[in-house]
Amino acid sequence: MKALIFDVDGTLAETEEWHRHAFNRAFADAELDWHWSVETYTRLLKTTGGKERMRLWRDLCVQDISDEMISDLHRIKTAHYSRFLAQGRVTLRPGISDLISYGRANGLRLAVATTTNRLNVEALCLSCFGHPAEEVFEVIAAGDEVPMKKPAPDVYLLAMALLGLEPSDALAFEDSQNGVLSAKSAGLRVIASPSLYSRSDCLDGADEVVSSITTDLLKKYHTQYSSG
Ligand code: XBP
Ligand code: MG
Repeated sequence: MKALIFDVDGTLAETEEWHRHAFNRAFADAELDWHWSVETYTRLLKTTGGKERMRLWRDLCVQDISDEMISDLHRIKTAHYSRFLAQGRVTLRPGISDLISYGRANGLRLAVATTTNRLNVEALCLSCFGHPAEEVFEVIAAGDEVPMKKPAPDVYLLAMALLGLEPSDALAFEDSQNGVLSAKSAGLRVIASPSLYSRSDCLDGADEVVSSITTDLLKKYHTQYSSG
């Protein structure tokens, strides 16, 4: 094993409730009569990508809102979300900081493979690690940088290509069914830990499903899958 690949939303931190607030603030700013409840957002999260989620909602509401307007809404939403993170509203999930420390101490390369955009990864790293994203992770494969979002394998394949490693060299950490399907179809081993918004997801494809990911569990995989 040579690398750890982290999903972001729901894995590094419980971020989705703040994404939901950011979407609703953007809708209010645009004077749209849209408001996503927790129940609605839980269903919409089956669609990965904020712009894709808003396009689905537009079609369900049968409203004449252009894709350009949705892209503008997403930029406003991202600004609200970044502000929430800068206000310290989000903290890392239990054990995540220890996993990063273990990886660093044992020469494992660290990367991110996420559906969210790079701005949001930067805001989360500044807020939760106190450092810019590129000082925490060697590689960041994010959002619109791949043709197909999760559950397609694209973003994990991009992360592995940028690392110059084979999928079998890496262990992925995920929280959702879409994320597990993406990492597995890219050929990585995956440890899944359901988040608040993905607790009813089917995570059966993961190599292991746990309530929280510990360094003891990581050490088990590191020992088991390290040659020599
Ligand atoms: C979760 C997602 C993202 C976020 C919202 O990403 O599907 O779309 O819900 O972020 P991850 P955007 O792969 O990290 O779990 O609005 O930037 O898409
Ligand atoms: Mg996730």
